[in-house]
Amino acid sequence: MFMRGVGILERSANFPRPSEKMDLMKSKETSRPVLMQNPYLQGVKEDILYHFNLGKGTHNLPALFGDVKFVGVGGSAQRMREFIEYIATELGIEDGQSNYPNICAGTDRYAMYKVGPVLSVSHGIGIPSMSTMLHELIKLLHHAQCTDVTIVRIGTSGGLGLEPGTVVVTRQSVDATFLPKFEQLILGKKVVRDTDLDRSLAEELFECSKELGQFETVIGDTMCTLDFYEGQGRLDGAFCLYTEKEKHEYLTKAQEAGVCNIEMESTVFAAMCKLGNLRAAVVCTTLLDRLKRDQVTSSHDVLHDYQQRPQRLVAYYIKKQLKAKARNS
Ligand code: R2B
Ligand code: URA
Repeated sequence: MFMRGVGILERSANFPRPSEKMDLMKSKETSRPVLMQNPYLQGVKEDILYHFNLGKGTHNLPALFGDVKFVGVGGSAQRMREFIEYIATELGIEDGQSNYPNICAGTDRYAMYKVGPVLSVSHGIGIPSMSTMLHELIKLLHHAQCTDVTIVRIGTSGGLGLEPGTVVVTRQSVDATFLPKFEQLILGKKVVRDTDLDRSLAEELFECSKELGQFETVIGDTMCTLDFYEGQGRLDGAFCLYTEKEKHEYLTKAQEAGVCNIEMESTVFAAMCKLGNLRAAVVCTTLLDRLKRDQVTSSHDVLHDYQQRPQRLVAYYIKKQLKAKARNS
């Protein structure tokens, strides 16, 4: 297992940054490294991050990403570009360009943008797409020797009994049986991982939302499903072999179990960020109330406004953290 500080020893000989060596040594005691648990990658010179079109041997990852402290991830590439543009404006670090280059331009699998200490990465729809992206993101952050990284999924969801546009900060991510676990078949065997997110980060984000005072925000459990239609009990998929009554019974049970919203990536996100030693949170806007309807009927402008809400909240949080850090240094 790559333990505390080993990332620093593993610094690639290709990319030394001698001037920063002492700082890294000093911060070794207190900083929180990004962890991998893979003896096969220990000390390797090349590690290809295939779906990012980046590599440890081909790119100077510490120079490109070593300063990353905050990562925003979300389903759509366009939303993640808008997030980085918004962050740049909010942090006052615009570089005169209106277009931030997509760091993963060599592939159309994922998109990645960076401004200052903030990285913005798309993850596509669903658990397999999220987990593939996270394997490569965690490796990237580890190879870049990043420490003390906070990561937030800023996404969309269906609410349960909430006014559309309400933002949900996830306390606990649960599966479709309302249990806080993520199950995956590895070598044909079921492996169960827990889905703990960082409680204090969730509370801080919730407090930030109160300070921001721009939209309704709640803190509660988020259910993660394997599918948008049957997996979420919709009546409007190509197939629906259950009744409207059964749908309502299921969603009501979910609500009674504490579920505030439903989406498709949070369990694997929570499980993998915990393994990678990342401080993680999930903040999703709700596009509709699933107790009332299945189809997303709001106008493009209304949906765009809803989708910007998690971005505004996370940008506010990042700004606050950076201001506090500047005050204390
Ligand atoms: C929320 O919205 C997407 C499906 O429309 C999915 O990525 C999710 O979790
Ligand atoms: N995303 C989901 O996964 N479900 C919804 O109902 C809306 C967005």
